[in-house]
Amino acid sequence: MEQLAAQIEQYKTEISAATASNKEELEAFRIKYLGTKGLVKTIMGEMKNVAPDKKKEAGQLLNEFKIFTEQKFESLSSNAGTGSFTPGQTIDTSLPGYPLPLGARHPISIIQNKIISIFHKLGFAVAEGPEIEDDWHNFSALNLPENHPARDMQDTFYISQNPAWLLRTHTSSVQIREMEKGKLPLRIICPGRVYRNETISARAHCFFNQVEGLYIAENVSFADLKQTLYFFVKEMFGNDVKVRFRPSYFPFTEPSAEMDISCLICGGTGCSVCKKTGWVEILGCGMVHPNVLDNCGIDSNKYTGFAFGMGIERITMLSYQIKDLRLFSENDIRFLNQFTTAL
Ligand code: 2NM
Repeated sequence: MEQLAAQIEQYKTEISAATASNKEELEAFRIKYLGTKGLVKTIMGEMKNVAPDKKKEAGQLLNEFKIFTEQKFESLSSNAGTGSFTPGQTIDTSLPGYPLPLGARHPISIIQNKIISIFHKLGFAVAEGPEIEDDWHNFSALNLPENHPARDMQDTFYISQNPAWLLRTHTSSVQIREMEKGKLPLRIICPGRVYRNETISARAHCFFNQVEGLYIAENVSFADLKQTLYFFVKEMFGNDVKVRFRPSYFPFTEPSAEMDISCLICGGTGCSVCKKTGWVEILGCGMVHPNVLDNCGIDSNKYTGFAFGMGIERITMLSYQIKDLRLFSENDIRFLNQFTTAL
């Protein structure tokens, strides 16, 4: 028994020091220690020479040695597998690959897709256009006079190499391009990123996303606008949400309005999100100004239209109760992984 214990101690020292830097060396280790004629099997055979009253103790000792050797083999296998390839070694392409973790869609994309699918039901097509624009499509065609504050250097990013170009401040520029094509009636929504020179805070960013809508045909009325937006709000936020219109002003629409919905957080009783008013503003809208139609070569005596615009970030913040706009562009995986949906 003593002899056996001493022998095992010696083998353990030897096995502890063993290395295997490739498949061949690993296999040599396996054959030497764990094979059918290997050391573990051989020493197990020593059991028959142990005195009967010591058999239990010897059995435990041998079993422990076997586990020790198997564990060493396991650790050599994982190391030999992750090491660099040696010449002549081949890759087994039939092995299954490592599973790649699934990503999650960005909350802005989820809400943008939902908005698109709601307006799709009403026959609105998606239109897209360039993010770098000229003064005509971003401002002049939209009835924004030369000295309008929205044109201010403070609000608009101009391209330094050529200040005739700028980053679009709204997606209305896409709608101007669509109207200029002259195909009527026109029923489109324009989702996309827009840029404004604002100080970044929890509520403002120098880039954000918009969806603007436009419907031009004969006899389009403000009633059509209201029904379209009622439908949108019910589909987006559910049947219980209340809606109100307030008169407003935009250079490109007349009359103009802003639309509020009853606060989703407190249901209208008053909280910090609605600043105790029970209402939150979600979009601006109005009847397209005749000057805008004329600017695009559309006969404003024959055609009328409505337009609206909303910030996707704002709708997303309301939908998911997100309190800081900056989260949308920081790409913190802990934030992004919280939004999982089919859309
Ligand atoms: C808004 C509010 C009201 C708008 C107008 C037009 C166009 F091109 F037809 F003139 N596009 N979008 C519009 C009208 C946008 O955003 C708050």
